[in-house]
Amino acid sequence: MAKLHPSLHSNIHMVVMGLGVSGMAAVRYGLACGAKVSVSDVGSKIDVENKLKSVAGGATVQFESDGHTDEFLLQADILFLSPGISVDDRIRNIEKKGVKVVGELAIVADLIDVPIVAVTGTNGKTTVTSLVGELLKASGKKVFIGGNIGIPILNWLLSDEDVDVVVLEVSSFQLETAGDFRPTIGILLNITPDHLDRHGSMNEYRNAKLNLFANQGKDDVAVIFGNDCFCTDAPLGGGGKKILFGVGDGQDVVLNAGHISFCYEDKYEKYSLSGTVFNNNIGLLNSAPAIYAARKLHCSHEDIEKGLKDFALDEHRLEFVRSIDGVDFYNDSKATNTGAVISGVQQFESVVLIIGGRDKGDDYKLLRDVVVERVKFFICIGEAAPLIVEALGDLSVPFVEAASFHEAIQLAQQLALSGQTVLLAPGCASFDMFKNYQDRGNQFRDSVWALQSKNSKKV
Ligand code: UMA
Repeated sequence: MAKLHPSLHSNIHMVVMGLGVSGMAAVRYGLACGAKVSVSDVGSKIDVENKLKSVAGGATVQFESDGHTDEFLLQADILFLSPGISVDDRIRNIEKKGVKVVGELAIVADLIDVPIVAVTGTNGKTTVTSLVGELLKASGKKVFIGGNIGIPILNWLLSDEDVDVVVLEVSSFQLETAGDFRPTIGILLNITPDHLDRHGSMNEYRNAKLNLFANQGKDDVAVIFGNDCFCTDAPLGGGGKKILFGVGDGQDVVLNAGHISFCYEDKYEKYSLSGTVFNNNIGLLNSAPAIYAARKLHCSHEDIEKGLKDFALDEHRLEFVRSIDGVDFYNDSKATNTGAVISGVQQFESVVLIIGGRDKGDDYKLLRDVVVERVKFFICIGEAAPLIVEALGDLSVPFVEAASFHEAIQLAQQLALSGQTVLLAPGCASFDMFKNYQDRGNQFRDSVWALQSKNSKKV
């Protein structure tokens, strides 16, 4: 049976701000609960009308398009804020006038009566969310996997599907409006610069992420990356038990070459990564918290190891495309911040890097060390190209600004020598040249498959 929210009844007016994936789920959910629902969006009237046709099921939904006005927003008893819209002074003023501001996590907070695993972090959260879900499934559990990964949890609340565990990828944006959201197991993977245009500073970005733990109680667990004091020193707020994962002393979940180990119910357990996609540096970091979470939710050792072996990585995340003339081409289109670029480049010895796109306020100087260490040539693309050149152009590593994505790929092929890797790791958003990061990755893949061997060209 659908899980309806008791506060969203017929006397309540919910205004949904932003009619994207989350906002459309909120409209559907609000209407199903019986609330009066209106929509405010910066998109055009025709866009909003079309989207409402697909979600409102004939119900009357008032809307304003082409922008937000205070007058419209202040009609709300509850203002649903889409994750792409920040809690700025305007929203705070509206809140001061008595409107309750909520995001998706705040709505679901009181409605889920099964364990919740929620994963946040700058990089790796989609992989870890999927892995936790798959390990639980490998143990025969029924699981909902959603959140920032692309499937709003409100959609699941409307379904009849019963599950044993809810696994959510949660972003810093969603955590800004998380209300009383309380995961049974909260996982913080890492915090490196990202979305600073929105959060303003690293501290504010971290504070948003820490909302994950704010409501945890003593039976809940906060699983945190233990090798970065920016993560470990952060005050958790709530009362969850802190479990650290990382390399070396002081870690509860220990990463070693090829395996993960920890004590479970006073017994030492070791999980082999051999024969899995996690048998590398990033894989260790991603698999450790997922294995621990699955074990904590009573999956067996055997089922977890089987789940690890069966797991395949997502597209656009260090995805091998093909080899030509001894050069490997990798698509890491999902690397949209400097932290992701660093971890991607570190996987290879000698890299021709394609980097750039729409700037998100990141500090490209953070790439200096890894570029000197492993990059043989970098090719800048998109709006951020001048910023990247400003940050890295004085290094000893040669670079070029490509006029188009296609040109960047052709140049990369010309420049890369046998044994080297061409890596698309943009470190930026994609929207200056593509629909989204998937579109960028798909175009990269298609262009790479269209390349001809240098040898065959000479013939
Ligand atoms: N809009 C406004 N006013 C604004 C800004 C946007 O009305 O000031 C409108 C747009 O016209 C559009 C809608 O809001 O109609 C878009 O809403 P949104 O940007 O909140 O995006 P959604 O489509 O609802 O998708 C969101 C997440 N997007 C963001 O956080 C930006 C998706 O994460 C998520 O998959 C989806 O909800 C389901 O939960 C994407 C993302 O890039 C993949 N996330 C960031 C990340 O992973 O780094 C945080």
